[in-house]
Amino acid sequence: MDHTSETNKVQNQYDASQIQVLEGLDAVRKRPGMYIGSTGANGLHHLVYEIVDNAIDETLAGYCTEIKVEILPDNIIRVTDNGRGIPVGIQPKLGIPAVTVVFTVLHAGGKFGGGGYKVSGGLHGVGASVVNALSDWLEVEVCDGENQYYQRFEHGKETAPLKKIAPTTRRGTQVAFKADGTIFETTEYDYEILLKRLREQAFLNAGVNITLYDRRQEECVSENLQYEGGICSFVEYLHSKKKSLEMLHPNVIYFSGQEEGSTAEIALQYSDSFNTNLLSFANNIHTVDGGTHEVGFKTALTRVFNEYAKKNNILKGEDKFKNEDVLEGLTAIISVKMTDAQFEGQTKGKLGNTEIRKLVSDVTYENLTTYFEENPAVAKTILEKSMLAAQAREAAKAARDRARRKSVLESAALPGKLADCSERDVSMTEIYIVEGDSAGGSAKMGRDSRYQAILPLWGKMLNVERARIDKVYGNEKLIPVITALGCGIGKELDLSKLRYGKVIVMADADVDGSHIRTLLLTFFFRFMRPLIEEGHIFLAQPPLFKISKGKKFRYAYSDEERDQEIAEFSADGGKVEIQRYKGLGEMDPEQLWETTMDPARRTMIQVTMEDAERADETFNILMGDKVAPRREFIETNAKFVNNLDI
Ligand code: TSJ
Repeated sequence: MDHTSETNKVQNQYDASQIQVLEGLDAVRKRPGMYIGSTGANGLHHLVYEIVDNAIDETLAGYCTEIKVEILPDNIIRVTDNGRGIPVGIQPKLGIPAVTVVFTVLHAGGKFGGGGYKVSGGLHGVGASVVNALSDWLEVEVCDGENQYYQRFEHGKETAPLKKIAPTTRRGTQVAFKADGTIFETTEYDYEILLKRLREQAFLNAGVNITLYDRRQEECVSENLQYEGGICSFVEYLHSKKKSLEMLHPNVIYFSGQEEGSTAEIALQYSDSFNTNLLSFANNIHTVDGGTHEVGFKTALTRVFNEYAKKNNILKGEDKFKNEDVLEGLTAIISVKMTDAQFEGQTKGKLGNTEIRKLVSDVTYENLTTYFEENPAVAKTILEKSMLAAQAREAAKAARDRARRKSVLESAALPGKLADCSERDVSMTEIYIVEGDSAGGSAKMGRDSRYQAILPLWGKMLNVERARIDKVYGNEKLIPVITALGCGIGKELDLSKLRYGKVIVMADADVDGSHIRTLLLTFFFRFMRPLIEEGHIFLAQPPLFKISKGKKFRYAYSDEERDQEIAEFSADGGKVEIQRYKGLGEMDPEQLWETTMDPARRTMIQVTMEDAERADETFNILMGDKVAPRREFIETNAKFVNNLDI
């Protein structure tokens, strides 16, 4: 009797709490973007991060040594750890097992049981219940060293209560889920995207051991990620990806500090590059738009350099380093951990907590000052580089002033070779930057002159790497590009003045063509980066072959396509002819239009920042003055560069 009524009581409480719970999860399904940012690929991958983050917390708490992340066939994700197992005891408030609460109650405190850093600001740390709500189904298995438990959910709702399966001596948590295809625009995971983020987490949490498996195809692809060196390993990794760079000092410089429950870690190293690679994180979340921690670091860095230079009579007179001077060639990771991180901005990519600026600034200032005093040879090398950067900055400014006076770039005069389009609405216009005069001629005749402008380029491009921004202003090859685009370059770049919505590089599929592409992408990457970031840059894809039989013909854009077309044409007898296009110039205007320029039929590649970075890297190797990496590059890419005159 007693026993029955007790059960009923629990049952009633359970029902009441379930109603509340389900309303919460319905809100998630109604407005997924509020919880995971988007329902595109980013949101989809966010589901995985959300689950993995929980397992990482268990590692940081010291109870878990391994995390396994698997992409299974049908794009099911399975995450397994060997931690304590999510608690299964009845949670007194709701009268249901804690593990069920974790998956069904919105904002169940995220990390109950204390520990970990609470994260606020909307997108981050939304918890396992959000993943559950946005999944077709989700299954959790918990082993607590005594028993194995199992529960399944569909669209966030449990299909049965938590069930004890069998006794076990194992420990750990396993979560498998399938994202809801009616909510997400795509449910296909990108191995590289997951790998990049998991690698980042392995760097940020030194010692954590994560293995990623892709089991979607016959052959399993996997990678084990574990870095005892933490963010120092991160800096080394970033440098190792860029073969052509040389370090200005052998060891990564590392320091850390804490204050009132917040910690800051910084790792940095200078190379001979002209670029800066500064990545910042707050509570293991990449702050793409920086924020207070980055500001604190940059301010202190500049101050340390200026004070050291003054003390050692390196700078003369009034001249002082500006932030950009001391950033040149720097690769650095800033990682802060704190309670109540505030993420700001449209995409929540900017840290807002003001107290962190002082912490990072103090830690950087004190430690780097000491480091320079104890390592004067390293300090000298780094400061010499900053000196050169400062001189180049001055020279660039002088050149800019001169250019402005001459008004070369701001004059209304458009380049003589430009065949402009008639439409002025930028959202509808495009410019083809075409290699060579003959291809330019075909493009001018084949285009739709209402929306398409053509700018032919010819002759050799300048070496953008060594000729720095001051030289660019004087380069006859790039000036037409700059004036045609109309938005200026470098610090003066103003995207609102851009004259074409799409900037399309059209070059041959041969060595010279790839050279021109690399040079232009490198130029855009260095001096017009927002154009790439905002998705304005494209690569045209001209066909490589024309396969014809009698009057019928098809174009092929790769060797595979060529073979396929040949096979199809051959099927019904007769002679198949294959024409290989050696260059754009071989195509008549009509052909160029229908294969490469007609918006209804063409394929184009939108250039990503990764593409541009790769071009920049290739450029350094080809144009830099280091022989070894160039020889290596040429050897491994011999097929493409055999007639390149380097
Ligand atoms: F996201 C998730 F909830 F689905 C999830 C959680 C997914 C995965 C793969 C692992 C985990 C998870 C949670 N692994 N380990 C834990 N640990 C706890 O939840 C836990 C265990 C014991 C205690 C305790 O105080 O005894 C506290 C916690 C937070």
